[in-house]
Amino acid sequence: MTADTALKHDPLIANALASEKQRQQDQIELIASENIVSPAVRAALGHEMSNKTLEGYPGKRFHGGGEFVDVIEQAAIDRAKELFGAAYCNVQPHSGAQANQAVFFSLVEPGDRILSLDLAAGGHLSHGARPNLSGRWFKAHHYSVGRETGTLDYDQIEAQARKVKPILLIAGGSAYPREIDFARMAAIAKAVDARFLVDMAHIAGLVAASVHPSPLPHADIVTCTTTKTLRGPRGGLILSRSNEHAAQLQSAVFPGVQGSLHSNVLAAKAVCLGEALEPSFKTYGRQVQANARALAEALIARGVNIVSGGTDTHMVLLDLSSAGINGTAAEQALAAANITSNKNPVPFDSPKPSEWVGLRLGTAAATTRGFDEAAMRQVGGLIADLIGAAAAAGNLEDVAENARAQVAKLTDNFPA
Ligand code: DSN
Repeated sequence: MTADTALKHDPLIANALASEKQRQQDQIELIASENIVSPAVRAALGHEMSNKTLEGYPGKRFHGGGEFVDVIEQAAIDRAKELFGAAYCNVQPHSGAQANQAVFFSLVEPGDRILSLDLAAGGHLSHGARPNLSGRWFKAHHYSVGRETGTLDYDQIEAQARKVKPILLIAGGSAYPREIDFARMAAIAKAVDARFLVDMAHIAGLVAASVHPSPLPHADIVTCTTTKTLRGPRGGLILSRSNEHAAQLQSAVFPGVQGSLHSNVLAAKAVCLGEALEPSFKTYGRQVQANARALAEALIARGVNIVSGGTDTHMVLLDLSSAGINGTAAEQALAAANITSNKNPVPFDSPKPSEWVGLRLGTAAATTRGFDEAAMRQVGGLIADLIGAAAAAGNLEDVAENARAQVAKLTDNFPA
């Protein structure tokens, strides 16, 4: 039964679902944390498996009737271990933030010092940002990027780590577009006797496709989401190259920070991990990265300032501080042409979202629907036109109309 038939009695929700599906077809999705999952992942998410309540782990459940979920959870664990070369994996975290919470629950005590990438420099809320539980419970310190380069300055991070003496050093985040030297970060952690956590949420698919170095050989623990570049359902994973922390992590996820697992999401995670093991996923990962480079080059050629001067990942972060508009205005200008993006801080930006001067773009979703470098260069040109028009505050509607027509052709050529 399709959603349309099943929801006949609930037109409010049926219409919103239908409209969202159409929106995804009509708009070019450049939000860096989004992707378009396969019909197989969607089938698993919408399966009757959703009805099943279970706590515990395969073979050791607190409810009956779990034999088929056991098969699925074990498959997801085995596939994740194979994909990332891990000895340990927990596939139950409901999100990346909860995966991080479980790691904190295992490795640090309230009041302990943690050191992570600053939010404006591309870090993540769950790495000790003030409004987050992690920022309340731990003494969070943050390293940033070089003011001139926009990239991580490992000597500076080491000096800060020696001063702060964190219990936990964290690498990774939500808006750092460059390759991270995980070996160097691990050496810094070792030098100050800290544990080393890598949150590879954004780049997990690129790591799986071998187009970004893996943190697994270097980190004590690695967390990620299965959304974003990994192209799976909303949810998290915890991985490690060894079983040193396995017992703590298992009990930290359940019963530490979570209760019943989401059985249908586990099935969808297993499907997505199976897809990522296919050779075609490597081709996809390479194209995601090539598309991001093409997008960055097209924008730079039009004089748009890109944080760090480029990208090594799926992500391009625009610094609009000299363009005369802020991130909100740029996001709205792109939206007027059916290009979806999000305002974002750039390094050393204002703490107020309304004053942020960054715009974050990502190529994972557009690549899934077939966009190639030529299409991304065209999109880069449209974005430069829209930003220029919004900053000039005059002919945005004319520019948006022309861009909308080009976007419509692109979205017709590359169906979602
Ligand atoms: N951390 C948010 C982002 O990167 O957009 C959600 O995943």
